[in-house]
Amino acid sequence: MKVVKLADVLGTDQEVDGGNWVSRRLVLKKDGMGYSVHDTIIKAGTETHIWYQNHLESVYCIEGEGEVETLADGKVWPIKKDEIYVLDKNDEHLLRASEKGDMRMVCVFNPPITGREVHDENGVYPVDED
Ligand code: 9YT
Repeated sequence: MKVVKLADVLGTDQEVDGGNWVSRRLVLKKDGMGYSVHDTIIKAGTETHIWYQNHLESVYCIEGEGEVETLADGKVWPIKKDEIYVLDKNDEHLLRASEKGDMRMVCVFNPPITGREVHDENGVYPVDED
């Protein structure tokens, strides 16, 4: 087994700035687990269009509050600390963090992210060709 410390990832190429968010990637494809795990800060007052057409993602909020709007049905899902949202239909969505402060999220991706991905203009991560 191994232990990965957030402090060891900060300032490396496993810390990725997406503009509205900063993703600290703790477990990646190279670790061979079949999923990736990220500790992600969503900046206060931001709205981000996301559509992971090639990945399933679960997002556990451990700090802050905000909301997710699923675009297929216009539903708004308030999200706060100790709640997880599960994008089980590759749901296209808008993620909004409250003006009150940053959100901190633990994100799990299947299949795993390889490491440096940022969203394209459609809020998508590319499929890993391997
Ligand atoms: C919650 C969310 O999807 N934020 C965007 C960044 C992504 N989770 C990542 O790469 O950590």
